Amino acid sequence: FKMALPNVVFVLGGPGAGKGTQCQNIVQQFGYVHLSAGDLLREERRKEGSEVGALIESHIKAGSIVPVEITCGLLENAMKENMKSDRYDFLIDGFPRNKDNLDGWNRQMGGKANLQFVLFFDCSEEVCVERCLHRGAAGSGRSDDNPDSLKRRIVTYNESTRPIIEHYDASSMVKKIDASGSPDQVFAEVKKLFTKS
Ligand code: UP5
Ligand code: MG
Repeated sequence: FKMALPNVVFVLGGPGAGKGTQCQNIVQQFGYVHLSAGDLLREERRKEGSEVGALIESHIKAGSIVPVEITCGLLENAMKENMKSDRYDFLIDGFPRNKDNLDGWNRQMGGKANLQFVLFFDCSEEVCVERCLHRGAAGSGRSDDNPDSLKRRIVTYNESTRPIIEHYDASSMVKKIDASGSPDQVFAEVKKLFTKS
């Protein structure tokens, strides 16, 4: 008797590429559980007495990446909670973002999850930045939706996250979607992937 392993789709793409928006659509139509690493970190930061709150906030504002022990721990806990109620299909949004994340995931979760594929939302820097600034101006309350943080988020994405996407692409795990269209246009492409697999 062997316990079933959870299925995981990593969802990657630049800041504002539309990862969260499309994950919500996938949840509605395909019954996955959406775990945004960024959302989990922001929630942890808000917890009273959280020892890592200040550390998380300093990374978010600087657009740098929180040590994997923290992020992977939050992800594993959230997965375990959901599996208690028989939810085994996960969209892990915004992770792994760098080599530390990738190595940490493989160490901690490598044998405990079945990676289905990597969903990559491809979007130009200009469009990414514009979407985040627009969201900031509309009152997102996110401490990183400002021009200075965005510059850093883009640099981190290009220097640290793109190599992770390339790493998975080398083993044909990446499914790339053009994320520059309207949310409906993008979802039409996303749907095809989930209907097939
Ligand atoms: N929007 C969405 N789709 C659109 C479309 N097709 N056309 C027009 N507008 C569209 O969308 C962003 C905005 O654009 C929204 O206003 C939306 O309505 C609109 P969203 O769906 O939120 O995009 P998303 O890709 O999720 O953007 P997000 O800002 O969340 O991306 P990031 O990857 O930058 O943010 P995340 O929350 O993942 O991470 C934030 C920080 O947390 C990181 O910089 C890092 O410091 C830290 N972090 C870690 O350290 N480790 C992790 O593992 C994860 C995060
Ligand atoms: Mg997001």
